[in-house]
Amino acid sequence: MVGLSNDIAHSPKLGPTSDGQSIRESHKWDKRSLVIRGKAKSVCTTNEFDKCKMLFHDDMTAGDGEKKSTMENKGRINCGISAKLMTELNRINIPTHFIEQTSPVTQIVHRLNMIPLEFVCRNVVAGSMAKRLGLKEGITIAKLSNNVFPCLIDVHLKNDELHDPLISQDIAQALNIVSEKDLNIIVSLTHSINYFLKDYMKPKNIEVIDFKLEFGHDVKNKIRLGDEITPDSCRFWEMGTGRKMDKDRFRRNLGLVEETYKELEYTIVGQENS
Ligand code: AIR
Ligand code: ASP
Repeated sequence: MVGLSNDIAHSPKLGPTSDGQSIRESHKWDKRSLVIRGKAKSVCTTNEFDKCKMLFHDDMTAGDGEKKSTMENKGRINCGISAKLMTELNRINIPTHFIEQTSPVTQIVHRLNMIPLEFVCRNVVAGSMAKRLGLKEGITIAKLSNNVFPCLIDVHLKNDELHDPLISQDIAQALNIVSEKDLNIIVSLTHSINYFLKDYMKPKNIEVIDFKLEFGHDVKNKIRLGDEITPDSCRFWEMGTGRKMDKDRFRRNLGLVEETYKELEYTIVGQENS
C-alpha cells in the first residue's frame, strides 16, 4: 500500500541498496508546500509547519492497487470512522496524528515523518496469514498458541513494488528502518490499540480480527499513530455470524460493500453525516 504520510515529509526511497547501506534516506523536513496523492487519501502541508491536511477519497483498491474502483461516500465514511477512533485513542493518551476533522472528508493531523513499515496485529487467523500457513480462517491466535499469545504482530516493509513483504523485527532494525527503542514503543502502542479496539467494538457486537497500523515521528520526534483506522485497514466480523464488515467485501467480491461501510459508520460514529 502506498503510504501517504510516509511520503509527506521526505519521500524515502525504499529497497535494499546494492552496497548494503541503510535503505532509509536521512530525513529532512521540507518547507515547501507538498501534496501527496495516495491510493485512498491525499496529504498536503498547511501554513502551519507542524500540521498537515488529510483528504479521504472515494477510491477503493486492493491487491496493491491491482483491483480498483470507487465507492460513493467512502471518503466520508472512512474519515469519520478514523476521526472517531483516533479521538478515543488520544483521550486515553495513545498518541495519534489526529487533531480535528474539518469537513466530512478532511482532517488536520500532526505532520509525521513516517516509518516505512506496516504493523499488522492479528487476534484471529485470516487473510494472508491463513493463506501463507495453510490455516483455516477464524481460529483465534490464543487457541492456536495454547494461550501463549493473545495476538501476533507482523511487520511488513512498505513497498508496493515488492508487494509489502513480510519481514521480521530484526530485519527492520538491521536495515536501519527503525531503532530498537522505537520498535519497542511501537509494539507496546500496538498492543494498547488492540486492547482499546477490541473493548470498543465488543459492545457493538463486532470482533476485531486484525488490523494494520503505521507510525511516524512528529516534529518533536514523538512517535504517533498515523494513517487511518478504518474498515480498509481492519478486519471486523459480526459476532455470532462472522459476517464480514470490512474491505474483504470488496477484495472478495462479497457485495453490499457500501451498505456495510455505512452500517459500520452508524455503529462507530453514531450517525450518518450525509
Ligand atoms: N492491511 C494490510 N495491508 C493493507 C491493509 N489494509 C490490513 C488488512 C487486514 C490486515 O492488515 O486490511 O486487516 C491483515 O491483512 P492481510 O492481507 O495480511 O491478511
Ligand atoms: N491497501 C492495499 C491496496 O489497496 C492492499 C489491500 O487493502 O488489499 O492495494
